[in-house]
Amino acid sequence: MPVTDVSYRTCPLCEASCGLEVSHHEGRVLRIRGDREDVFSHGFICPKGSTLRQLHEDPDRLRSPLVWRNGRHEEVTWDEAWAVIADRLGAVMATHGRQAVAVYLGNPSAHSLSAMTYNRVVLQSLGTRQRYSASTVDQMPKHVACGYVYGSPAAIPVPDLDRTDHLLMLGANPHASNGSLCTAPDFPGKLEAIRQRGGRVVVVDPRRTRTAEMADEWVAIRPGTDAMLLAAMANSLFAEGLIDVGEHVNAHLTGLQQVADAVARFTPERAEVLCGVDASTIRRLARELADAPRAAVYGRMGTTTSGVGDEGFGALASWLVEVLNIVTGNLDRPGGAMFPLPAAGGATTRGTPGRGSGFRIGRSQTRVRGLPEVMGEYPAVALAEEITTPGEARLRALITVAGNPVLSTPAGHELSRALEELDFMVSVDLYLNETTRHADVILPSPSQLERSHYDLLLLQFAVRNVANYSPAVLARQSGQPDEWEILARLAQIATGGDPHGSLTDLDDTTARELLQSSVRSEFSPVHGRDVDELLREVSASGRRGPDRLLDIMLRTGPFGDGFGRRADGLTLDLLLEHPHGVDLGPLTPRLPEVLRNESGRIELAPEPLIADLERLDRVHVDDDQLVMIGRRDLRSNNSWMHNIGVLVSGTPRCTLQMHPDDAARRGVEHGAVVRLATATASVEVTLEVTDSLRPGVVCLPHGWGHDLPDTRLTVASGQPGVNSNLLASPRSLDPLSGTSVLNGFAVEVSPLVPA
Ligand SMILES: Nc1nc2c(c(=O)[nH]1)N[C@H]1C(S)=C(S)[C@@H](COP(=O)(O)OP(=O)(O)OC[C@H]3O[C@@H](n4cnc5c(=O)[nH]c(N)nc54)[C@H](O)[C@@H]3O)O[C@H]1N2
Ligand SMILES: Nc1nc2c(c(=O)[nH]1)N[C@H]1C(S)=C(S)[C@@H](COP(=O)(O)OP(=O)(O)OC[C@H]3O[C@@H](n4cnc5c(=O)[nH]c(N)nc54)[C@H](O)[C@@H]3O)O[C@H]1N2
Ligand code: SF4
Ligand SMILES: [Mo]
Repeated sequence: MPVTDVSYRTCPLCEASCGLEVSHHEGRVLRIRGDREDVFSHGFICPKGSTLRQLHEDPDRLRSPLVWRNGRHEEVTWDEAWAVIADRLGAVMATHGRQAVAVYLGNPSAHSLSAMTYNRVVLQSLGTRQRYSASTVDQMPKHVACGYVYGSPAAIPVPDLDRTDHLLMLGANPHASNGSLCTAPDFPGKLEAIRQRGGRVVVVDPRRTRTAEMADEWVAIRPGTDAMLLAAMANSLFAEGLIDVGEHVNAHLTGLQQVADAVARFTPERAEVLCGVDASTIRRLARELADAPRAAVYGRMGTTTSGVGDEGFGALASWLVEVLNIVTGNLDRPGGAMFPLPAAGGATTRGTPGRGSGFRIGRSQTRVRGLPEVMGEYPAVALAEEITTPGEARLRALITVAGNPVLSTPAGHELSRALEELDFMVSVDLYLNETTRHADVILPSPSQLERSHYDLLLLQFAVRNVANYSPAVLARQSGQPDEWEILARLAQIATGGDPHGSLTDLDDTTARELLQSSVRSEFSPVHGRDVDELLREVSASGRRGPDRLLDIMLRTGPFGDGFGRRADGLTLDLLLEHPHGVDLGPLTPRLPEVLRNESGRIELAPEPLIADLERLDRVHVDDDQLVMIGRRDLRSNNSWMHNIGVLVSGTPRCTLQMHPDDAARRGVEHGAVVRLATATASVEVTLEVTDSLRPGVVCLPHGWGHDLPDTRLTVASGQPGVNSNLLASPRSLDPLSGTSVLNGFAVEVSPLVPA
């Protein structure tokens, strides 16, 4: 009987952050299952979690760098790859300057400790404003709304799922997604528990998802109109005298009367016409929220990335979610919407408690369309035109890290063409896929099991305060750098450093800078201490890279040992002694300390959002127009886990769902291949007729379309599906957040006419 090793590792695939128990022997994974002793997930796991083994073993996963030459991607040594990058990236920067280089950061970089700590170093070293990410096809509206209201874009309250009595959930389907900006392993179980303890769950969604099916009520809203629904709910609360902010919040609140005035025009009767939800239902939803002892409103993808026609309303909808939580007295109280207190790296635990410089957008604009910067980045949909439009500051080089924008962002075919015009492109990725096939150099990260992990980002949005560190499960194959080393070397090259030289100085500087900012802050436990001494102390363990940075963040964080100030405080050593994580307890109130507005207040009526209500005032819908929304599937993960056989086997998931009435009207049948078109693009896709949709709405998942040439995705290309983002328009945005309209745009469906 061989001795089996057992390691514990947080799953990095989605935001739920489940604990995994990984059995392995001599470098081979034998089994992965849920870690029953994990302090947060208690054994919960979804079908994707155990496929970290298949991902690790996938023969298509890249194991050495690729360089494009002789008309194909050839395997090269790491040294060769670095030399090519130093040469060609250097040439672009020397000829065209630093603003000619762009970076696109994809979603898995938010799940990587290396990327969370070293992407910033890459960006700083490049010195470019040309920053793009998946945030502008995702959650940016939440950052904008919370940024304006609370002063920090990271101050996003989460529904206190374990204690609430009433949850109103809009545009989220945790039965498939397992939750987002609300880190909660077994989210579906937590919804069930709300109902079991006598509470109520209401789901607002154009589709009767599994989440809606399991809820007390499904409200079949017309896509893109959540802002109107929420405004009308607020209107109704003001009209019926149901506002009750509570003393705790009221002491820190401004703008309540402005909000009352601003929503006065959005009556439930008006919302009924736009949203397709009865005025009486809207009033009842508002009363239920006001009456529940403890309630929370939670809005996600369906509220942040939807629109009517080409107008997105993500920021407005996200703001109105905050408004409803506040005016019903549910902000910052148990069972309501609460601010987590992250143990490490939390933006809301830095700086001066209760005060800051607030939030603004538009400190710079894109060259071509003049779109405003938001959180230091530009809309993902601006990338293609910034490459193809001639002129001074045209983009000439691109670095992608863990991103697949050719499939994930609107009009990916246009981006694909644009990428061909670049002088140079580098991708840090696991696969040769639809995006990275355009790269001159692809640098493979080690597999997830070969890296240490701590959810620096997602634990900032967790429904309990927890800390959980996982060391790497397997050793990296010889010569394979860690992901942070890849990023650090890119940074080193960007500053003109030796492409083959040691990374020690750069790493030490990064750690020193982190300590320095802590030492400077009068609210830090290490305020005024000697940086060199702290650096020596934290380096004594021999840790380097992200692990050392994490140790610094933990020790200087709100639960940390403060470098000797609190005996039982958190350190990385302490987390290593707790492989199932450390539970830091349920969420606790954080007002006013969490606020970062100049005023030190919650600003309920930020001028840009009040002004944006004008757009909502003007919007109207055409009842006969078919509109499209997306959907997620439990066994899929955006565009990139389709090369795992066990996940894509069975009935193809990339189908177009349509209501029977809509199908009958168009003479299209279940199982037939139909033409799905917008004014500018079309795809052919298999029809699935189902009454689970609101009539007038069709539904197609995103992330498919693996039939492009020059990729290395054997399994995925055998089940390619179609790319729904060919239909989404790069012109359709939420103006305040630069976020794309991925849901609610107009489409037509017709039978395929035989040639
Ligand atoms: N129509 C429509 N479009 C959407 C959405 C939608 O709902 N509808 N959803 C949007 C959302 S929410 C998101 S977040 C985006 C995602 O958009 P992206 O982040 O651009 O794309 P992903 O599909 O997540 O692709 C991730 C890439 O990272 C690579 N990768 C995976 N793990 C790692 C790793 O650990 N390190 C490195 N270096 N690479 C890794 C994969 O091989 C893949 O190339 O898509 C968006 N696009
Ligand atoms: N299995 C799986 N899990 C994932 C992912 C994945 O691709 N697959 N992706 C991960 C990522 S990156 C993210 S960001 C999260 C997203 O997690 P969620 O925010 O839960 O996203 P979805 O599951 O797409 O659910 C969005 C819901 O909004 C509905 N909707 C569409 N338009 C509208 C609208 O206008 N109004 C309302 N009210 N609803 C609307 C859709 O029908 C859908 O049910 O999931 C994460 N988890
Ligand atoms: S729910 Fe998310 S974190 Fe949990 S096992 Fe599945 S993919 Fe991993
Ligand atoms: Mo996302």
